[in-house]
Parts: sequence; structure tokens; C-alpha cells
Amino acid sequence: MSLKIALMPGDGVGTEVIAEARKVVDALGLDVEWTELDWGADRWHRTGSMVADDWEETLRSHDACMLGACGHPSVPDHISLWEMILPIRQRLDLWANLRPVRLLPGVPTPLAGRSAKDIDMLFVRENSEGEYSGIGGRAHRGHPGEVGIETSVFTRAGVERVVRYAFEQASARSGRLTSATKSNASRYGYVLWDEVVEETSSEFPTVEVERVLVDALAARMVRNPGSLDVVVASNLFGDILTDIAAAIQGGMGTAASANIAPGSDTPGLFEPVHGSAPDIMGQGIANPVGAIWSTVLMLEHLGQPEASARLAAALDEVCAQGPRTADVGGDAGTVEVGDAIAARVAAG
Ligand code: GGG
Repeated sequence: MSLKIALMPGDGVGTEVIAEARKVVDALGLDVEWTELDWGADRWHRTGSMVADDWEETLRSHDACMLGACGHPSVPDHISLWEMILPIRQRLDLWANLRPVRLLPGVPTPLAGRSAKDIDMLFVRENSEGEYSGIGGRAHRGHPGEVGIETSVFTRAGVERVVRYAFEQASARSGRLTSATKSNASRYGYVLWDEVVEETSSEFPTVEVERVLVDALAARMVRNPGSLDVVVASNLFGDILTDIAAAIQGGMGTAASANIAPGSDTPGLFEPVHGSAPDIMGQGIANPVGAIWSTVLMLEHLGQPEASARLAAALDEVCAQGPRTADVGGDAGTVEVGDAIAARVAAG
């Protein structure tokens, strides 16, 4: 039976990297039925809407979805996010955002004296509530007394499911879990989070769990990344920490993510962590590694372990031997890197 995959290249370099992700899947020889969706900033200019009216039904009728990037200087950022990626995560209830962090072979880290053995983490980002719940408002617009209120929402059920999932991941990896909050200054939602971590820990006696304030954790990621394995964090903190992680592993272009609803048959959404990078769009120099690594995660999630492993091996090989894009020390273009990975896959 063929796999039905919805492609949302989106904006900016999203279109360039998703073309390479599709190419490497085709090189694997899998039976895939692709649906290309023209959602994004261009559509917003044409129709006033980033996505089609029946977007939820469309996505739910696929086995998986791939997104390049959303965001364009001609569309206010809060519109592009709140008309596309954030409602998709919320309405499909893709509550876990997995962001593996690993120094790929041949990719330089900016951290002096660190190597691949020091940089191997898994971030589990809460993906449906917290600081990105969308609750708030504006009053007295344009007046000196103008107010903007943004409310974070943490529910026990929402925190429990992501924390339990992170414990399971830690249990399957090194047995170490770090939970990031800011429960000294913010005393409601993050304190609830800390309590849930404490309670859930009794279900996982073999996992060593620590609670770290997010600011201290940011510094520790730079100073001692090897001390971290699985990290669970709220929506905002996970977003910020994984940009630091991306920098540590060689740059935004290398970072991958999976938005999933574990334990359900809801299609996952797989996307590189980077945004649309309007400064380099159209130049053919964006790094497709993050998008292709996200494809590895997608294939694994779709129950295609062999295809996933083949693609992961080809990705590692090309990172090690080149060609590489300029952000990771090479001089190749996006297509050249995608072609090399596709050729390795086809040969293997
Ligand atoms: N690759 C998708 C993308 O455009 N990411 C940029 C971004 O700002 N995403 C927000 C988020 O991950 O919450």
C-alpha cells in the first residue's frame, strides 16, 4: 500500500529544502503518493488565507505531512505562524515535538574542544499549550496606556503526557532526564510542571531526573553539553533551547524535528527547525540536511525502519565526505547535497 504524504514546502528556503527531501524519499524506491500543497505567504497574498479552508481534513487524510518553513517578510510573523504551523499542531493535537541533536560527522561545532561524543541529546518540547496557547489580547490600541496580554496555559493532562513520554525516551536511552522550567520566578504553570515531573518519576525508578532552571540550562548546554541527554521543556523554552542546540550541532540548517501525537494514528508533521531564511532564499545555498533528517524521523514514525536507517546512513556519509553547504564549511548548493544523498541511497 502506498504512503500518502502531504508536502507543504511553504515559504522562502522551505521550497528548496523540501524538494531535496522528496528527492531522497523517491530515491529509496518507496511507493509514495505525494500531495503538494501551495500553503504559505504567496497563497495569503492571493486569497487572504495561508492554508485552504479544509486544511484539517486534508492533512488528516494523509499518513504524514512535511513542512519546509513558514514566514515571509511581506506577511506579519504572527499571522504566518498563527494561520499555519501553530493551528496545525493544536488542532491535530501534535503534542510532542521531538528534536534530536547530534553532531553529524564532518560538521564542525562552534564549541571549542567538543566532538560528537559530547553532543547527543533529544529534546522533547511540549507542542500544544504553554506559552504558545494563543490566549491573550490587546486593549487601548495606539494609546499611551495600550496593553498586550499573553497568557501561558499549562494543564495537568498536557504536562503529564509530554513528561511521561520524555521519561519513556530517557528510559530507552541513557536513563537521564532533565526538565527545564523557570519555577522560581513564574510560580504557577512551571510549579505545576515541576510537581508533575516529581510525581511521574515514581513510575520510572531507573531514570535519574533533574530539575534545572532554563537560564542555567542554556549556559550548561554551551559549557557542558555532554552532561545532557533527554531534555523536556515547555513550548517556548523548547523552542529557544533547540536553537542553541542547533547552533551547537553546526547550525540551524542541520536541525530536524517531528511533531507527533504518540499513541494515536494522527499523521505526524515533520519539519526542519529552521525558518524560511528570507536572507538566502532563492540562492540555492540553503542546507537541506535538517529537512532530510526530518524525513529520517518521518520514515521511522511511519514504520519504515529499514528505509529510515538507509537514509540516515546516506545522510551521515554525505555529511562526512561532502558535498556540504557553506554554513557547514563546504561550497556546494542545496541541490548538489540532495543529489549526493539521493545517489548514496539509490546505491545502498
Ligand atoms: N520549519 C518551520 C518553521 O518555519 N519554523 C520557524 C518557526 O518560527 N517555528 C515556530 C515554532 O517552531 O514554534
